Amino acid sequence: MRKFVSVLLIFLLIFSVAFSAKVYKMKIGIGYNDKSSQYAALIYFKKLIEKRSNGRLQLDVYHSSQLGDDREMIEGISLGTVELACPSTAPLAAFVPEYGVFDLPFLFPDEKAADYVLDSVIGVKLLQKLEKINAIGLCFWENGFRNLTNNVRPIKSPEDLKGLKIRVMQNQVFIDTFRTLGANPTPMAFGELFTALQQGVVDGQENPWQTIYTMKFYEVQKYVSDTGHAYSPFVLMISKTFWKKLPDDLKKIIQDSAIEAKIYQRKLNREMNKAAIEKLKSLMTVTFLTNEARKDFQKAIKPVYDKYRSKYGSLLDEILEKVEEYEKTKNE
Ligand code: TK8
Repeated sequence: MRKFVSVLLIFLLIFSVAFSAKVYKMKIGIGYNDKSSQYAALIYFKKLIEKRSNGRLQLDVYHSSQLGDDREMIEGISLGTVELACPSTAPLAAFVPEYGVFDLPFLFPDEKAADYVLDSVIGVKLLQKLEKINAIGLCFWENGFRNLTNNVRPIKSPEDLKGLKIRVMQNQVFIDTFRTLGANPTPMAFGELFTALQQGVVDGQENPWQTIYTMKFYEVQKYVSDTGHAYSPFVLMISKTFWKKLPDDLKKIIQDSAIEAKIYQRKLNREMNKAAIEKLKSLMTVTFLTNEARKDFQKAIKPVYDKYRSKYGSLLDEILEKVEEYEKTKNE
């Protein structure tokens, strides 16, 4: 008996040492390049998890669509070919339809309102829905408010969009929004966008200030307007198949580090957006909409809300109530 117990103890010891020494390698691919706040935050996240796990977690970060675009990364999570992804919510809507609610124009008045909603139980419930595509949603990061660039004319009012071929993310809400504004929306993967602008396949696109700057869209676009017509979150997610293999201590390291990196990324993203506006002023014709024009845009896209109200009904009401709650706390 004594012999059996000592063999068992040795086996358990070997197993626990082997288990604790096991290295878990992860990959993530993003569309942005290595100048973006998203990339900087992923490197920050990488350093946190590798240090805290004493190297038992290892993350390789691939930028500039090297592993594919958002849709391919989302599919990669489902298939288990990548362990992590951080897409915009817009392409995610094709897999989990509720995520399309964030693409409704002028949903959030500012970034803090977006934080207030995304970090609330509304965000938790949406992250939980990612399990249906074999993913664990860790948290929301920030892509940001989207602004319109083009090569034809300054955009000062909705009428100026008439007939423009505008690249949009692969998402029906964006297609309907720009069609409602009188443009010709062209859904396209982010990785193809610069060339499409350069070759005149599309007249324009829409993305946050720091994207326009770090992706050098100013080299192939003349005009930008601060439409701020939609706020795009990123979703940091991990493959559920991979997640289930991790011991609890490594799961906690990933969860805690994802939240810390979220705070870091949102702060950096806002600083970079502010800096990008100043830099773009000397590189493009920058138009700042009047309040009147902004109201005209909001009026012009009202049919989009009417169309999607039934689809997002209760979720949209929850979000709008949460935004109202935020506005009240802000003014207290
Ligand atoms: C980058 C995309 C990008 C998005 C787009 O991976 O496609 O225009 O704004 O950020 O997620």
